[in-house]
Amino acid sequence: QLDVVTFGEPMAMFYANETGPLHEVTSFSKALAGAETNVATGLSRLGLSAGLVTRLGQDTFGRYIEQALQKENIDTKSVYFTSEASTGMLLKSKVEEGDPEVEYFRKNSAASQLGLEHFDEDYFASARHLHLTGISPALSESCREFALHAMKFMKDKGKTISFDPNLRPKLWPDTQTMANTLNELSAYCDWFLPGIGEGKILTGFTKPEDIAAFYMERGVKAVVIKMGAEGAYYKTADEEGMVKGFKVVQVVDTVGAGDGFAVGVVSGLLDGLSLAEAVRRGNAIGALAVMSPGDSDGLPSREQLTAFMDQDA
Ligand code: KDG
Repeated sequence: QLDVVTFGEPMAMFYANETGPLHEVTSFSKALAGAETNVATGLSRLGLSAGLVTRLGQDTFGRYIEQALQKENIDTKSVYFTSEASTGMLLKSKVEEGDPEVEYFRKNSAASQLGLEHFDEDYFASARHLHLTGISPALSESCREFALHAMKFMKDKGKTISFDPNLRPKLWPDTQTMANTLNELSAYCDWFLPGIGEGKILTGFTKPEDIAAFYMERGVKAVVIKMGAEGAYYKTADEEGMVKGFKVVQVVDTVGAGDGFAVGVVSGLLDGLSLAEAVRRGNAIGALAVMSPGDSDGLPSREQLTAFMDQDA
């Protein structure tokens, strides 16, 4: 029995210890990365059970990732290994402000070859909730099929589904394909979690109310739009509002903030909080995530989360 199942590509990440262009950096630290992996990590630290479905190469990065997932108490029963493809990795630069430079080494990776033959119905059916991001369907045709199938399967079973579009233009052939594919998938989710910039790219609308309406017309029950430091806007059929963000002392690295936000909203709703309270928890974990360098080292335990939220109450 799992609270949340997710699937995607965990990667070995090397993030620069000094600023400057990636090719000039001499020292990197290693960490676990991958949007869905970050979400599974955050949920697990809060005490929810999370399983990650993926495929890894039988190589050093694959072994590292398997161990790292187990250390985080993420269920690895649906992690498949292959000797025919490598585990993905990425490099990330260090910046004083703005978003860092990211370079992927993941083309034809083991995870990108995940396909319907790896879809274990019992495993998915054992979870209360499915979390998906727009990165997995960008990896390959077979991953896109897997994403669509997983969403349809979980919806038929009456499970809830959250979807963070997580736009990664580098992984798509063009913006139109990206928007069409993700908008098609969004119709199967209950909770849609774009950033305001992503919402604009996907719908052409600029106001959060219009972006939310676009998705609600497609059947989404709750749209929550991340507005950066301002906080987040939410809308359902019967309520809407803005939840202000937490104070961030120093932005260290913006990557992973959206994943932290998803951890807060998804865990909050599964814990039975109101949408506004779940969004506040999302804002809190998003703020904690931007104050740390890796994707997941800011993700809190229950105690750390409560302490951080109380201090701002
Ligand atoms: O959301 C954080 C991710 O961007 C990072 O962990 C790497 O999964 C990743 C990706 O595909 O960009």
